[in-house]
Amino acid sequence: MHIRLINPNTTASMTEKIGAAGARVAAAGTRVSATNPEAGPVSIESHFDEAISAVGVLEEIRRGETEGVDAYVIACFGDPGLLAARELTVAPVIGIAEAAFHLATLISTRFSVVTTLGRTCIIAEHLLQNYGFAHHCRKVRAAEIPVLDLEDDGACALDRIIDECRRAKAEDGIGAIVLGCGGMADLTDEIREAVGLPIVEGVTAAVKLAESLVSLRLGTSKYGDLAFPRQKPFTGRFDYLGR
Ligand code: 5HY
Repeated sequence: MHIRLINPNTTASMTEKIGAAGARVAAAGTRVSATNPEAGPVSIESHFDEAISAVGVLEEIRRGETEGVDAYVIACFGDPGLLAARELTVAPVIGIAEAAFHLATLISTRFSVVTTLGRTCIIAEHLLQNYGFAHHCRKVRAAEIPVLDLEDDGACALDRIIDECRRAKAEDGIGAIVLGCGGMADLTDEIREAVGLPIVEGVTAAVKLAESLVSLRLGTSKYGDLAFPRQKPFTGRFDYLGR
């Protein structure tokens, strides 16, 4: 099976890191590829960034549909464009936030999320409510690091994430921590060792869930709201999206 990881921001080094993390946990026989849109924000740290990145995600799904992809992972913790992406394919499409929340509730009664900037916490809180996991999550915390600090070894991003995870362990009454950024995909082991709690990371969680769905022949339902969009012309610079 072929699983396509889509990094919705346009930072190629982060896409590579996300691809490597996914490939590390993939089963034998699973091919993992990673792409990012050509156009869009270099990092996603606001509602605006997320809205623009969603178009890029949809373009990557359309591209994947011409390459025989069996499942897609949206590797940004806001799960940008998730439902719209599901409309474009029969393949499963999994957001890393949704995947991490599902797995965290299988191994703990209560978890906290540690994400990047404080201003993005609300995005995770909205997803928790929307997906029905709000009562499982004690707190959405921020390490107060810009997303691209995760690409800069000199930025001490890991230390700040570990500090915030330790605070969550001490204060939140939780059994696990969910990492709140696709750019943290390579940090799971170091954080687990430093904090001493189960750490749920979304990219790897989503790859394993995607493998399960494909092997169960469970794809996106085309009955109801996730049916293919009705054909219609699009105007102006979006005319290429029209059918
Ligand atoms: C992410 N931004 O996973 C989110 C994290 C965040 O560019 N990749 C990004 O802070 O919302």
